[in-house]
Amino acid sequence: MRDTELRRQAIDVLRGNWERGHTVPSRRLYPHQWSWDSAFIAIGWARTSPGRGRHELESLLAAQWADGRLPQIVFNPAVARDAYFPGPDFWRSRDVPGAPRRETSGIVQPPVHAVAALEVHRASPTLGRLFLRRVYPGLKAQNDYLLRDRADGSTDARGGLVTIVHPWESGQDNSPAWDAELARVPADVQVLSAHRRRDLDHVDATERPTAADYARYVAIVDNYREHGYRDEAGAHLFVAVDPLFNALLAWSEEALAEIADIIGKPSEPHRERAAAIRDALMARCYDRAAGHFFALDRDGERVPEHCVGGLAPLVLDLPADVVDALVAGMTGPRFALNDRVPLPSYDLTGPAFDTTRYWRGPAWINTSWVVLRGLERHGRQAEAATLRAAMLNAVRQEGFREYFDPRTGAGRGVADFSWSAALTLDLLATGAAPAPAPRPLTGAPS
Ligand code: 2M8
Repeated sequence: MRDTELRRQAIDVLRGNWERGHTVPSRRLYPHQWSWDSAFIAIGWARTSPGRGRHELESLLAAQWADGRLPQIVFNPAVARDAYFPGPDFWRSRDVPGAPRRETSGIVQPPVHAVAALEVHRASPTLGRLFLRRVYPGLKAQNDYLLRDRADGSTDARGGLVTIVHPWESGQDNSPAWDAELARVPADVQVLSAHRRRDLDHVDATERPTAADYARYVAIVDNYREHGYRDEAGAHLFVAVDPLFNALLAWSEEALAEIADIIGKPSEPHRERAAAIRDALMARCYDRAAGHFFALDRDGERVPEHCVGGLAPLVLDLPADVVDALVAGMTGPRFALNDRVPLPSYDLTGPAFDTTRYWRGPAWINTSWVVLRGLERHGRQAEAATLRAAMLNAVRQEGFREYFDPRTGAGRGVADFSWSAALTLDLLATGAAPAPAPRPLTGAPS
C-alpha cells in the first residue's frame, strides 16, 4: 500500500473517532476521552488538522482538577452511563471538592501532554504561541501535582521520582511489572457481580486482563475514592514507580522549558526538574548489569521484569554507555528489534510472556513511537529506521489495530484505534528525518 493511501486511511480513522472537541480511542471499547491517548492523538492531528490537535489538548485540560491532576478519563455526558466500565457512577467525581463539572475518573495517566503541545505548536507556529500561552499553566500544574503529591520518598535520599497508585495510571495496565504489588491487593471476584465488564463485549477475554485483575483494580479505586482521592496515608493499596511514566514526565519538563522560552516564562526550573528526574531514574531504576531501567515496588526495590517502558528513558539525555546498553537489549532476544513487528511490551523470553494478553507481550504503536524518538535523539539512525519500518509494516498489514502479536504481527484488540492511526500520520510526515534535536540539559550525568 502506498504512503498516500495509508495516510488517507489513518485520517479516516481519526475523523471517524472525532467527537466534537476530542477523539475517542475506539468508538466501541473506549467511548470517552482518555488522557495519554489524547496526547498521542493530538500529535497525529498536528500532521493533518492542527486545530483539532489544539482542541484535543484543550478539552482535556478543561477537565483538570483543582489540585492539577489531569484525569485518566473524561466522561462524555452524551454517552450512556454504563457504556464503559468503570463509568462515571463508579468514580463519582461529582462528590469530590476540586473535581471539574465534567465527570471524570480520579486517577492520572503518563504525562506526555507537554510534548504533544509542542508538536502541535510546531505544526502551526503562527497560531501556536497563543495556544501555548493558554495551555502552559495547566500543563505545568499537572506536573506540579505529580511532583508534589506523588513524590516518592522525596524527603529522603531516594527521592526524585513520582509514584503511580493504580496500574491504570501506567497506561500499561496489566504489565508483569505490577504483578507482585497487585498480588498484595485482595481479589474478591464477587465484587464483579455488581458490575458489568463492557470490554469483554468487544474483545476476546484472552486479550484482556483476568477477572482477578479487575477485582483488584476495583478494590484499589474503592479505597482511593473513600479517601476522597486525596494522596494521604492509607489512600493507596497499590504504589509503584514506573520508568516510562517518569521518563515521560522528564521529557515533558524539557518540552515545558521550550514552551516557556517561546512564551517568555522562566524555563530554567523546568530544565532543572527534567535533569533531576533523569538523574533519579539513573540512580534508582537503572541496573548496570542488566542494561535496563526497571520499575520499583512500594519499598523502592527494583522489579526485575524487562518491559518496554524500561527503554523509554532513551528520550532523555543519557550517557553513551547507557544508550549502548539499552540498544543492545532492544536488539537482543528479549525485544528482538526487527523491521516487521514493533517492540513487544514485555520480554519475549520472560516468565510471564503472553503473545495475546494486552500489556504482557503484545506490541503497541505508542510505546514503540516513544522509543523511536529516543533512538533518534541519540543518533541511532539504523535502529530507528528498523523500528519505523516495523511500525509501518504492522499497520499496513493489519490496519490500525490496538496491539499486535509480537511474534507474528497479527492484529489484536480493537480495530480503528486512534493512537495507532495518529502516530502513523506522524511517522509518515517525519519520514527518515530525525526529530528536531532537543536542547541539552544542564548537568548531564557522568
Ligand atoms: C487501556 O486502558 C483502559 C483503562 O484506562 C482499559 O483497559 O479499559 C490501556 O491500554 C491504556 O493505556 C489506554 O489509555 C486505554 C484507552 O486506549 O486503554
